[in-house]
Amino acid sequence: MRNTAPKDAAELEAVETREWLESLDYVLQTGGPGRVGRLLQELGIHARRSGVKLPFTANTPYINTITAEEQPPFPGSREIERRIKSLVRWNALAMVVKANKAEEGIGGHISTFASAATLYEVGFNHFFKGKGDDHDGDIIYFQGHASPGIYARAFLERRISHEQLENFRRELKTGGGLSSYPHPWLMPDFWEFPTVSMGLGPINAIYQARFMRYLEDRGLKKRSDSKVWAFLGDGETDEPEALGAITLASREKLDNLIFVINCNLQRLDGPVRGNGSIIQELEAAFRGAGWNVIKVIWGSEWDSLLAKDHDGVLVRRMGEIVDGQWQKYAVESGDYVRQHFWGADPRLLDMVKHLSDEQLKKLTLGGHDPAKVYAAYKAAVEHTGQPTVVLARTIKGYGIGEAGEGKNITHQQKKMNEDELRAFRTRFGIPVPDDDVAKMPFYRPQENSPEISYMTERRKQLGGFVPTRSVTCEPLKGESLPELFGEFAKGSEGRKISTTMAFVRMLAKMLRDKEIGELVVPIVPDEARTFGMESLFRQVGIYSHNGQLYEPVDIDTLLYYKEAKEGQILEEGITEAGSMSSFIAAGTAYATHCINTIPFFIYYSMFGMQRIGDLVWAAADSRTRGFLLGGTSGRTTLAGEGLQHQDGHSHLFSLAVPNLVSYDPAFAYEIAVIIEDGIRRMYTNGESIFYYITVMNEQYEMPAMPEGSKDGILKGIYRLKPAEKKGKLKAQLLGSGAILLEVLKAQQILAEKYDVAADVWSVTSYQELYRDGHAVERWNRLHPTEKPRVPYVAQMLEKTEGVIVSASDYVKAMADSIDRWLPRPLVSLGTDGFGRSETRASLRDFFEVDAKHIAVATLSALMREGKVDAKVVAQAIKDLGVNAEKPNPAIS
Ligand SMILES: Cc1ncc(C[n+]2csc(CCOP(=O)(O)OP(=O)(O)O)c2C)c(N)n1
Ligand SMILES: [Mg+2]
Repeated sequence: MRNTAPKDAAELEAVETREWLESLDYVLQTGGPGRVGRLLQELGIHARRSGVKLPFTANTPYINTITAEEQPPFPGSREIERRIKSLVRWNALAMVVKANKAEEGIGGHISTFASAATLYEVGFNHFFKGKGDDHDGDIIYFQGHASPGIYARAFLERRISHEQLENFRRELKTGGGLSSYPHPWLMPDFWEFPTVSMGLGPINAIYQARFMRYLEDRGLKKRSDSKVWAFLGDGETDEPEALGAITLASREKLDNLIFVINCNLQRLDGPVRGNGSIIQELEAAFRGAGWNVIKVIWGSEWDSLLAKDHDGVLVRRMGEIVDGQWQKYAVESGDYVRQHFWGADPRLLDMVKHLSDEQLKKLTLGGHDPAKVYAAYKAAVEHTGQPTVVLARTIKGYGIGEAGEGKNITHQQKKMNEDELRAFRTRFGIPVPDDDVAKMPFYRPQENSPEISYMTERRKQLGGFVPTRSVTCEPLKGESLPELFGEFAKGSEGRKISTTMAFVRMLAKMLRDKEIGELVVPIVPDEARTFGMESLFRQVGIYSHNGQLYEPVDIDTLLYYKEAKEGQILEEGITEAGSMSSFIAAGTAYATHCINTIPFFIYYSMFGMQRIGDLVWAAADSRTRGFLLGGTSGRTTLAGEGLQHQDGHSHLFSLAVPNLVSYDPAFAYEIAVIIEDGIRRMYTNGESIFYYITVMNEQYEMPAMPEGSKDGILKGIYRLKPAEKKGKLKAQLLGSGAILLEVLKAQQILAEKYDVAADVWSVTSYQELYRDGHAVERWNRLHPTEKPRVPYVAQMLEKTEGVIVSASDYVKAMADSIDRWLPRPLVSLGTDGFGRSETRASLRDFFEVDAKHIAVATLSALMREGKVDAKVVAQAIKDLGVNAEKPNPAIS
């Protein structure tokens, strides 16, 4: 009796289960899958109400999302496409191996593309739309390390020459070469988007897809069925940027966005999740975030095995293997796989008893099977209401065999010996004779061969070659610019305003302008009120695809929070990375969409260059146009906020970005001159530059623009206020940003108390002076017999007299960077060190950049020249209230 009771219970349970399943089958037959889904949901709710705690899972089993029955037929010629893919594989491999044979250590990657070849080729032959004069194309972010494969295809398409392929990673060779990775800066007719800094491609793609909707909703672009494709590595998803914005994509229902994640289960050092499953982890993350997830794990040969899996033993077994073990199976023999994978259950062994070890070993994975990849892409392209992610399982280094297929070293592999090359050649049927294999000749069939005809015809059908970058956009005329910015030359006429307020006023005016108004894209990361921009909420609205589904709490105020489908402001919420991605999308729309949108991204200066510097670098590489506005800038101008907020060094970072033009202006007219000229240079003259302008929140009267100062404002320095009276002693005082006012005060103190006649100069950009100085120095070095040129700053100061002292709210290195071109040595004051929560006055005393410190620094410099007695300086230190024994702010 004791033994039969549990058996009875188990039997009872089995009967019960069967009955439920049969009922479900009945509902499925009569009501269809939708009805089954609803019924299960009802059951779930009922169970929960009755106190049943249902286990949560965002995962589906470890099998393909699209079943064999649902799979559409493959529309192309499998045989020709396989041959094309093999040729691409060979040339991609040869270019890396050859480059490294010719020049040890030149680098490159074989195994990334080897694993992704099918993922790309199915896209090229069936999905990726090319751009043309009369049609939009797809926007594609290619995985950076897969670039050899993309070049190899373009070589077959006759868009890249034999010589260029030979010169992979040798860009400086005569005849030109190919850049290691996608860089629009280096190959502006080919690459559109830089992706090689991992994580930036995915976040850029998300905001790109959203920006496409923004253009459509605002009527700047016709609605199209173009897609944004982002190809990324599974290891890459560890970068916070890669997954950090995925909820935006689902929230905004971006069904124009498709991620393809090449899940080869490996990154550079080893497995991505040795002890787990990256595919299941990503599935849960994306499903949880509201994406449509399509898993492509098993190739067609597995279909018949899964069909035999009536009691789910195979699916269960698949789900219990961790990635490190899958990797082991990939490199082991069929015998090993039979023993260790299939051997776990006699029913499993039975399923594969008809297969030889060789056949077992060769069971293809989903990401290498064109039929499975095609089905996934088709479903992705047709899916509506959600973005889609395709999780495709592959083997890293697929096809390179002993040289590293599936091995931990494979990412770094760039060499292959003759035997390995021969094996590869044979495996993929490349018509290179045995004797030539070692030379790794590139192979390109005749233009009228079946392969080339097929691929070119496919690209023709799909609208043109990809990737292609072309700029056909009409430049802006900019006729209204003088009128737009002219008013700021007058100054604020007694009113105290900040440079931020002045900028916001310019922005409001630009938004109303006939030519550029609709092209302006204001971008803010939840800081509009900080910068006094709330009036724009009402003026142009905040962009929201859904409009405004609620009555805003402040509806009865003048400046209510207005969201609208045609809203113009991109209020991104607290994400500088997301905002910067929008900035890149808007600032490259001239090339991507042929629309000259002009982005103005204003943010807390400290959370810009320092936090998202790599995105700024990507913007530079992408030839982005537009204006970055570092708000609340200056280490001592932002009172109270302290160490984390007070920026005194972002100009150091921006100096390092070659095509970023930076200014630290003090007055409204300076900003007006800079922005007006910037729009002209970028959008009328088509220069590949963008701007960084720091703006402040200190309010003071904006003076009128001095006659003839425009050139100096743009070049970086002009004489703002000459000494009023002649004095015995002379000085030149250089000031920037809000500290320029302290310099003007110092000028007065020096004149009144110490008989020093000082001229005051406004330095709007140390960076521009530095770049000009070096450019001139270089030219002189290389042209010894010609009349030497003179750097701009030297021209300005060469006829002046007296000591030179500078003060700014940024680190001293900025001013020190131009020292060598000054007629006399520079004494620089700046804000090196950590900020403090304090008042402006205390901060300027602490960092030694206020008027009294500038005056003392001037007297001290005069003393060193023997023009002033030490006692005078000591007395000035006392009289002006300088604490000589205070700690050094640079290190405290
Ligand atoms: C931000 C950043 N960090 C590090 C690297 C160096 N890196 C290049 S490829 C790679 C591994 C890539 O693995 P995965 O994303 O899985 O791509 P796979 O080659 O396997 O397709 C690393 C660490 C980089 N390019 N960018
Ligand atoms: Mg990987």
